[in-house]
Amino acid sequence: MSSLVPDDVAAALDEHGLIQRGGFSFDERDDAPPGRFGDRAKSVLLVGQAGAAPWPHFLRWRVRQPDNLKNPLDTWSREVIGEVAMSFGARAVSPSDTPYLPFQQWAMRAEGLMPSPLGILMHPEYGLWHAYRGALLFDFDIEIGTPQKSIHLCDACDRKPCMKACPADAYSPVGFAYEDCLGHVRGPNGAPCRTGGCLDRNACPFGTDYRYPSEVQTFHMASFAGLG
Ligand code: B12
Repeated sequence: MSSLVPDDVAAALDEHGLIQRGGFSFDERDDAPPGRFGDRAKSVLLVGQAGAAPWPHFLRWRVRQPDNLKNPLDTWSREVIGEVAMSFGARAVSPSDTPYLPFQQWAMRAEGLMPSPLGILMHPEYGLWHAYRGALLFDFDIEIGTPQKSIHLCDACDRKPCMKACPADAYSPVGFAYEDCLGHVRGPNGAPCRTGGCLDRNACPFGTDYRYPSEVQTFHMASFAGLG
C-alpha cells in the first residue's frame, strides 16, 4: 500500500485540529481488533491532539447540537474520525469503546512514548498536554516508519513536582487513587481543580506551551468528575 496514506490521513485530520499520532502493523502475537470487514485488522493509525487544537473545531460543532447531549467530545470525535476513516477505507475506533482498547500501549509502540508517574504518557514536545481521540484500523499494512527512541523527560526530572501538588495525594507510585481524587474535586476545597484542572498534571514543567486553557481543563474535569 502507498506510503502516502498516513500523510493523506494527516491532511484530512488537520481540518479538525487533529493529528496523526503514528501507527504500526500488528504482528502475529497481537490481539488485533477487527478491521472494516470483521477480520483481524492488519494495521492501526492513532489519531489525537497536541494541546487543545481541536477545541475551536469542537465548539463550532457543539453549538449546533442539543444542550443535553451526553459525551459531546466523544460524539464529535467519533463523527469526524469516522468520516476520515470511511474516506480511507478504514474502521474508526474510540478510546471510550468498551471493552477498552489498549490505546496507551499502542501509543507507546507508535511513538516510542513512556508513561509519566501520573500514568499519562510523556511526550518529548507536548509534555502531558496531548491525548488520543480515536484510531483507524486498516485491512492492509501501512508504510510508516518505526518511531525513533525519544528521550523520556521524566527520567531527568529529579524533583518530580507532579507527585507533590495534589492536595489529596491521589497519584502515588502504587497507582491512581480514583475515589480520593473524585472526593476532593467534588468537595468544598476542589475549586482549583474544577476550574484549573488536575494540579499534579499542571505542575509538570514540560510541554507548557501546549497546556490546555482553563476553559478546556474545566470541561475535562467536569466530565471526569461527573459535574457537567
Ligand atoms: C478507564 C480510564 C481511566 C480511569 C481509570 C484509569 C485506569 N486505572 O486504567 C480514570 C477515570 C481514573 C481515568 C482518569 C483519567 N484519564 Co483516563 N482513560 C481510561 C481509558 C478510557 C481506559 C483505560 C484502560 O483500561 N485501557 C485498557 C488497557 C488494556 O489499555 P492500556 O493501554 O494497557 O491501558 C493503560 C492505562 O490503563 C494505564 N493506566 C493505568 N492507570 C492509569 C491511571 C491514569 C490516570 C492514566 C491516565 C492511565 C493509567 O496503564 C495501562 C497500561 O499501560 C483510557 C483510554 C483507553 N482506551 O485506553 C483513558 C486514558 C488512559 N486516560 C487519559 C487521561 C488523559 C486521563 C486523565 C488524566 C484526564 C481525564 N480524562 O480527565 C484522568 C485522570 C484524572 C485527573 N486527575 O485528571 C488518556 C491518557 C492520554 C495520554 N496522554 O497518555 C487516555 C488514553 C484517554 C485519551 N482519550 O487519550 N482514566
